[in-house]
Amino acid sequence: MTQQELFDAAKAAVVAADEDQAVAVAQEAVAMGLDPVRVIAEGFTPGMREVGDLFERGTMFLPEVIIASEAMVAAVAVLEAHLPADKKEKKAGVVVIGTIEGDVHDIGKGIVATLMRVYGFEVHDLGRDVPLVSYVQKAREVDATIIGSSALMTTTMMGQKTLEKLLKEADIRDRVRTMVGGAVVTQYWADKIGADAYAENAQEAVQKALELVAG
Ligand code: B12
Repeated sequence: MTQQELFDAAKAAVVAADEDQAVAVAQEAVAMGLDPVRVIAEGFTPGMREVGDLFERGTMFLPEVIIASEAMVAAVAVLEAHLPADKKEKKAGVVVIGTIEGDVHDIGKGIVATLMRVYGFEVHDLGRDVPLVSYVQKAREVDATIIGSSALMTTTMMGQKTLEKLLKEADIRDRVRTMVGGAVVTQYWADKIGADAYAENAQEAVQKALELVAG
């Protein structure tokens, strides 16, 4: 199998909501020595995107979307186990990350958190459906450098705006950098609410996080 054929097989397994197949493809990728990050980004993630499109068009229904996302999560777990371990002696920074209150979409946020760990960040993942005040509390507790929030729905992205306000009220906004992401979020939105960075995917998130701590 070529690399491109494997990416296509990864996408097809997620669209078919076939967990066994998705895991088998992930294992094959590991056996082939492919970069796990690329397999997630160029194989499984486009599959999930396609699932979203099918759901929107009404040709795929919620129970299938749930099974497809479980297939994606299982495959990503196989690949994440093969990411290079963080060997950096100096911590890149302290990150508090979570999916905004009211939103249970956590697959992408989880990938961002994992990749940030690989690049030497100390990551505190608050999970999904995270009350806004929890970001503030955790950031204080661990003296966070970066707060990352994920929102996949137009309703919950409003929480990212409120979070900016809460951080100001708590008097810690000038001590942290904020990053926003998630399928519905854009650079325009980040600028509008005053977030310090937006990233479209996990690789870009790491790159922007490194830039934020450097600058
Ligand atoms: C999988 C999925 C689900 C799963 C979630 C499982 C899970 N554990 O996450 C389930 C089935 C549970 C689900 C439920 C619902 N879903 Co849904 N879901 C999706 C779907 C198909 C894929 C999301 C996904 O995992 N993508 C793959 C990952 C890898 O990509 P990603 O999340 O975008 O993350 C990447 C980047 O965005 C970025 N990133 C992400 N987070 C962060 C954070 C930071 C700080 C940074 C810098 C970057 C970053 O990096 C990530 C990795 O590259 C999307 C469609 C879509 N186009 O996104 C709909 C979608 C998000 N869902 C939608 C809806 C409507 C729902 C429901 C309301 C359905 C319902 N009727 O009940 C519920 C919501 C429940 C709730 N309260 O949250 C809508 C939202 C519409 C809108 N505009 O508001 C979408 C867009 C589908 C659609 N087209 O209608 N869903």
